[in-house]
Amino acid sequence: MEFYLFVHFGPNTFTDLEWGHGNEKEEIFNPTQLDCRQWVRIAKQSGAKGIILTAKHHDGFCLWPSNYSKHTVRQSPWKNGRGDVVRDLSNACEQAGLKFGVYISPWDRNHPLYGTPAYNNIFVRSMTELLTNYGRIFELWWDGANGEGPNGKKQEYDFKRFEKVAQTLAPKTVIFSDIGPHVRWVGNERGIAGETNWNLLDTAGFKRGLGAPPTDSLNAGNENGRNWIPAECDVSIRPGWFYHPKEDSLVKTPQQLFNLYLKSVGRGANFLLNVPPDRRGLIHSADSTSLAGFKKLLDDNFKVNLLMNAIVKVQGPKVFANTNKLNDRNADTYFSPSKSQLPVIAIQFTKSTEINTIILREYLVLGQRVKKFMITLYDQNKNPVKELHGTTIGRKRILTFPGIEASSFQIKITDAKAAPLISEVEGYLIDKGLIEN
Ligand code: FUL
Repeated sequence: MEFYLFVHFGPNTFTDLEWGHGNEKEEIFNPTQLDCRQWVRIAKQSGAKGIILTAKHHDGFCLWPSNYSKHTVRQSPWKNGRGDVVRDLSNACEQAGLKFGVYISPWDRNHPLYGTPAYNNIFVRSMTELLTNYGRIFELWWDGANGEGPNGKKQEYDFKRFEKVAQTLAPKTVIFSDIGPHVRWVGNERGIAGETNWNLLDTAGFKRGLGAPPTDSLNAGNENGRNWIPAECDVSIRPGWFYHPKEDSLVKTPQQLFNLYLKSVGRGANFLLNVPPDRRGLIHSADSTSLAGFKKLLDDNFKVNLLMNAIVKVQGPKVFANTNKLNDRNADTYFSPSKSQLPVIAIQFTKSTEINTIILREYLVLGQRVKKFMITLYDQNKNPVKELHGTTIGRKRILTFPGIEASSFQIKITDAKAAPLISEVEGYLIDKGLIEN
C-alpha cells in the first residue's frame, strides 16, 4: 500500500497531552466541527490509500460507544453522547474508496479492571466490537506500551488469545505490533527503514514492548528470519502524535515528507504518516497544505521515467527474451534469469541523459532474494562515471545521487539467495533540492 495515514485523536487533543492519565472527564471531548469526510478528502488528495484511527489510546477513552467501558464518546457531550467517530470515519473511508484501520492500545489507564486477568476479556470484547461492527478493517494496530493502570498494576496481556480472536473474526486484517504477526514496527518513530531491509523476522523468544527484538533487528529485519513480517514506518507530521496548537509552525514540510518517503517506501517499507486533527475535529490547514505539497512533489518528480524508451539487455551466456519486463511499468511481471545466475542488466539510453534517481523493484511473490547489487553509470565513451552500491531491494528500492550525464548503466546483482527476480527498473531526474548528499 506504500502510504497511508495515522490519525491520533481523543482527550489528549483537548488537554494538550501526549499520554492522557485516564482520569480526564468525558466532558472535555467535545469537538465543535468534527468532520471525518474532511480527513478522508485530505487523505485521498495526498495519495494515501487508507487511514488508521486511534480508536482507544493509553488513556482508555473509546472513540466509539463501547459497551465495555464507561469512558467513551457516549459519556461525552459531543452529539449529546450519540456520536461515534469510528462509525463516521469508517463510513467516510468506504464512500471514498479508502481502507480503514484501527489502533487499540492494550495499555488502558482508565479501565478499573486493568491489571487483573479480567481485563483481557474486556480487551477481547472491545476489539470484537471494532472488528465486527465497522465493516472491513484493513489493519489492527497494537501498541507495545505497557504501563500501570488506575490501580497501580501492570497487565499481563494475553496476546496469544488476542491474536487468535482477531484472526478468527477478521482473517484478512493485517495485524501490526513490534513483532507482527503480519507487519512489524521499524524500530524508530522517525519514519526511517534500514538501507538493508529484509521482510523476514525471527520472533521466537521475543515479546511485544520491552521484550521486543533489538531496534536494529526491527529496522533491518533478519536475512534468514523465519517469518514474513515487513516493516511499517510510523511517524508524525508534527513533533507530537496528538494535536498541540504550539506545533502549528512545526509541521513537516513537503520536502521533509518526500525525504521520509524515500527512506520508508524507497527502502521497501510502508509509510504510515500521522496527521492529527485539532480541537475542532478538523485537520489544520498547515498540515493539509504540506500534504498537498508532498503529493505534488511525488507527482511532478516521478512523472517522466527516463527508461521508457531505453534499450534493456541482460548480459550472460544466453540471450534473454523477457528483458522488456524490466521496464514495462508492470510490477507483476518480472525478468527471470536461468537458475542461480546472477544477471548483469545493461540499460542503454537513446541519447546521453541526466539522471539522479534509480528505482529497482523485486518480485516478492516468490520471496525476497537480492542480498547485494552494484550499479555503474557510463558516459558515451563507455567510461564509468559513477558507482552505487546497495544491499537489499525488496518491494521498492529508490537510490538517489547527485545528478550525472550518462549514456548507459549496468545493474549487477552480486549476491542473492536464489535467482533474482527483478520486476521493474526506473530512472528519473528529480528536483536537485530533494537529493541529500
Ligand atoms: C507509541 C505511543 O506511546 C504513542 O503515544 C503513539 O501512539 C505511538 C504511535 O505509539 O507507542
